[in-house]
Amino acid sequence: MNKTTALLLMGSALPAAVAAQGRYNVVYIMTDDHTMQMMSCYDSTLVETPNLDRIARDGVKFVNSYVANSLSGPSRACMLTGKHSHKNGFTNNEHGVFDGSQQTMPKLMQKAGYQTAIIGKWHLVSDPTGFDYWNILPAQGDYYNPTFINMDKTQTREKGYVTNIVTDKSIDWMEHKRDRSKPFILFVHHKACHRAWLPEIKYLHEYEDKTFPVPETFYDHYEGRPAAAAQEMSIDEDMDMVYDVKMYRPGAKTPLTPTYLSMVGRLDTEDRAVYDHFYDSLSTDFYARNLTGNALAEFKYQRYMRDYAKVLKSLDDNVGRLLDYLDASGLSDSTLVVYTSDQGFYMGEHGWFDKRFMYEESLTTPLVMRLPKGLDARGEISEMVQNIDYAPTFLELAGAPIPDDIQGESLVPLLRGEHPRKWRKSIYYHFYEYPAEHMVKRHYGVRDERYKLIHFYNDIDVWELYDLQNDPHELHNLYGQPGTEKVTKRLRKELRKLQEQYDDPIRLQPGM
Ligand code: SGN
Ligand code: CA
Repeated sequence: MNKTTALLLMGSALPAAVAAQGRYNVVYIMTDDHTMQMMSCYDSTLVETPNLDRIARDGVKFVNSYVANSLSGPSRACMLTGKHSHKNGFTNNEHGVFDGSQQTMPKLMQKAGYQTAIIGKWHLVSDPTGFDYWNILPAQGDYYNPTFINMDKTQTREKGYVTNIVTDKSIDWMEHKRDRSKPFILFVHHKACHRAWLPEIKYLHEYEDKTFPVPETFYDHYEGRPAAAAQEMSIDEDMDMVYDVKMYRPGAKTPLTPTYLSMVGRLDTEDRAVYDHFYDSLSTDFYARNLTGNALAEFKYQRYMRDYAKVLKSLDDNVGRLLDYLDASGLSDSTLVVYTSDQGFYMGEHGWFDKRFMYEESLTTPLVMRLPKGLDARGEISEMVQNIDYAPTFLELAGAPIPDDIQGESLVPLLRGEHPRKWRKSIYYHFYEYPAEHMVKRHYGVRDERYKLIHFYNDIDVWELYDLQNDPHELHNLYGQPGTEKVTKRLRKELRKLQEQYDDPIRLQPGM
């Protein structure tokens, strides 16, 4: 902790609640697969998210917010440790088991006198460590009547919709379960808006009269980008007609796949009837139309967008509910509220759903914060930040020392309204999960304020270079083009520097 923060935290200018307790609380809300294009304070083209926007309106919005490895488990591990994947050991969902014996931010917060709790999606396989209280979803969890794992390892099937339940449990913990003599950090980890986008029953009909604009890049043919061409996350080709799109043949002998049934079969009889009635009629209509080609692809896109938007609507309601609770309970002045997602997502850009690539839609992640009294930044923050920065930020706010091996930077100066001259001018990214679902090849890269250099490796050796100013949709791979030698050289040097700084064992060799 530097001197200014120490003074700030001890100072008499602090509101009574903070002064009595000495330190800020943190409510960290993280969703799954929520992306900036679907959050109206970032982009109001597609949907309105009034409650999420409240956080930005009353606080700050990071407009250059990135992940280090665009996948759930890895992002969660980066957040918990403040370290890149190769350091925290959780590089991919498929084979990863988080080593819970390592140093983590929640453990350091405990040491600093904080109560720590996590509710909702965990996705790191091993049991949570460093939490005084946890109540988590197994693996990806379920939308309907979800099962939770309790601290004694028993499982409880709860009645209702997952987003409401995670919020109820979070409010209940703050209101009834915590030790009020201590500051706290609460991690509210939603399943929303993960695949397969199952709406709350009361919102089944929302957005049904809305036609979402088809993204400019929906029919991308991936010229000059063989790794982009090799993926299996195309709405047209890979999105499943039953599991994802929920178009089954009503009345057919085997209309429903087992995976679909495992999600929807959890509904109570009454809700199931409402659900079936809704999708039966859409399915009947769909199969009568015999759509093919672009018409079929765009039909799938509309279904995807509508269901995702419905799931998001429940999420937005629930974030509003949590903010209202913090206001009503008098916690708002002393509590930092963070809203983010484990990564961004494709909403039809390049023809895709899912994430993984270092392209903008999935490299970025929403990040807004409502600040407690004493932290004065407001509006947009344009410094480049990454999910490895959250751990040191919370530690600094807790007045705890930030260990040297943490790789992120504390955002506290930015939250005070400062713009440190030496702030990072580029970020490092490394994605590992290949071969695996969606078949996005392994790659690492660097992004600075204007350019991006990516190296796809393993069973391919392809470089990509983008000028984000002239080509924001990343359609034109400039790598190797005449006139780009200088910028390529500069970015390659920057990439090598970051790989050395973060000590990534997979890296460019000297001279490359
Ligand atoms: C599941 C999904 C994938 C998704 C991964 C990772 N398939 O495996 O589409 O990419 O999760 O998502 S599904 O058939 O099970 O729905 S992550 O957000 O948890 O990383
Ligand atoms: Ca995710």
